[in-house]
Amino acid sequence: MTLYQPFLDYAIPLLTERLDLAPYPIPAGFESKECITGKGKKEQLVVTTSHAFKSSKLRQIRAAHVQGGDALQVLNFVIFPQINYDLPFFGADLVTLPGGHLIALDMQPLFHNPAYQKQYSDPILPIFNKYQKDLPWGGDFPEEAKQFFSPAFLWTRPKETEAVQTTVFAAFQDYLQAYLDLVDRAQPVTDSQRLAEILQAQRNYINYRAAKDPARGMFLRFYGEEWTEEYIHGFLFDLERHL
Ligand code: DBV
Repeated sequence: MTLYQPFLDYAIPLLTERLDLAPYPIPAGFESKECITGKGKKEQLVVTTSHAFKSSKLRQIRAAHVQGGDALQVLNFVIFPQINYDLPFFGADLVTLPGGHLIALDMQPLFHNPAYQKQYSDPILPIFNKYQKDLPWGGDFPEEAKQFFSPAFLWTRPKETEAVQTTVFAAFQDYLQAYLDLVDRAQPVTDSQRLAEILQAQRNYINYRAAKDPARGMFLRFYGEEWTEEYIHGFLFDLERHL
């Protein structure tokens, strides 16, 4: 089973169709990484693959896809805008572990003020409302992460795999299309004060995620410390390396 492959198979052609898409370099050794976990009957191959693109308005569009059998499937898909746009990040964390499914989907804001919310969250709220009934709030959420989410944050723990394949997949499609609508309308920022605020907000978000990556423990176990830290800082959350 590869639960999240259809999400990638939807996203990549859509991005190709709607953006001036170009490849984004994936550092050597990170395109694909494998290991075998467990012993005897529990032996399981775990494969992590990476995908990355860019466009004129989007600095990095990247996905990490972990496939390790029925009880381990992860797609972490994030879009980081160019730092001269005040666009939110597109953030999808789609996680299936032995304990169940955990889904986070949002346009993660750079700023929290009424004007920003009106421009970048209000257009998403109808989509959020459409799915909230079937994908209710998932509970328990790190307090310090709340600042990085919008009012349209879909955070849910579906009981059934079928809900992931149908409702979550539909929500992912709608969120990604709506994000690309925001990208279509975005205009470059030229004001130097505003540019400095954008850079600060991007660094806060990216450095937080690199520091608190909930996948760190998993990657450490599978692939060791050196690979994991370089994957996090040199690919998944790499802005500091490119400033
Ligand atoms: N999460 C990532 C990356 C992943 C990834 C790059 C490549 O940011 C996977 C893989 N997320 C992943 C895994 C787990 C979670 C959980 C494997 C399970 C960890 C475990 O239980 O062992 C949203 N993701 C989570 C959790 C949250 C998020 C809240 C629950 C764990 C927790 O309580 O910390 N997405 C995550 C998050 C932000 C975000 C915290 C903050 C800005 O965008």
